[in-house]
Amino acid sequence: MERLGVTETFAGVSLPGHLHTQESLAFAATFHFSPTDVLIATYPKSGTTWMQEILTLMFSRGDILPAKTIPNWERAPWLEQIYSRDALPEPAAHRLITTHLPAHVLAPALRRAKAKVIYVARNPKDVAVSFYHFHRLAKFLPDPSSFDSFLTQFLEGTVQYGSWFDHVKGWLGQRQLLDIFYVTYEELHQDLCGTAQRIGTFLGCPLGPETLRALGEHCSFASMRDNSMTNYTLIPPEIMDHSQGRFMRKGVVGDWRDHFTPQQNALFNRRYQEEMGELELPARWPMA
Ligand code: PPS
Repeated sequence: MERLGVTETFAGVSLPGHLHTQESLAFAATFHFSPTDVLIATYPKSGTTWMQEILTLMFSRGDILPAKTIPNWERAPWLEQIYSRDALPEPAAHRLITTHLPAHVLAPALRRAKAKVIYVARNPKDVAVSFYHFHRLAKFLPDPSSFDSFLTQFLEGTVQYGSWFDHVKGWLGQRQLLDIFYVTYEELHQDLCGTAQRIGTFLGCPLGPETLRALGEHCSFASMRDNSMTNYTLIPPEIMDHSQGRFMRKGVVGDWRDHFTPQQNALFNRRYQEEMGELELPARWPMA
């Protein structure tokens, strides 16, 4: 398949060439947002697909038809990916757009447009585990080799999509400057409907009981795992080798405990403290 082994470098970050070209990245970097746009910004494996589904249900007022008939990448296209120029609809109330790009690339344009941003973060230990497994099935990402060597690269920020620390700090640094709602995967896990309600209030879209009920049901892990419009089974095996695992893998909090050795955990904690120690995070996750 096309460009499976190609890597693009942009804004200091390496990205899979199967999904990105310099042209698609330049398109993203010069994009004119509309004030009614809602941008989902995430580091990979932090709850992107979950948020795409939640916002789809929110804006359809609980009608599950769009979520059941349109793939997530069409409902909320990634701004920087090759297909986005064609996939992005004209500005409309609540146009959903997704990005994994660092904040500094998009912040000026978002500020000018006063567009809204939902930033989803997840415990980086679970991100590393999920990303490792994803590397095994996604043929557009490098072979991760062992978990230990992948973890080293993750902590060094040399994996594709760059450093988790830089990504989170970059977007958090925009909190006073952008109209941004920061939410964690763990909060969604703990209270999906309550968290969706808070997001709805932020977006000026309060949710009635019927919408909340449909959202809670449809955005559960089990329901999304079985929805071919969100579980990536539509992607052919040459690009995602589904025999190596599922995109909707486990969907739990704290899976890192089943993967990390005590040494890896100590190394991770040290690095986390160096990078994030001083930072005031709006919500914390258990690191021990
Ligand atoms: S990507 O490739 O960046 O778009 O991946 P992303 O969607 O950000 O993250 C995938 C992980 O999110 C989990 N997921 C969920 N967990 C709980 N509930 C729901 N509804 C849900 N939807 C997606 C998915 O299983 C991946 O996490 P892991 O830990 O690998 O299971």
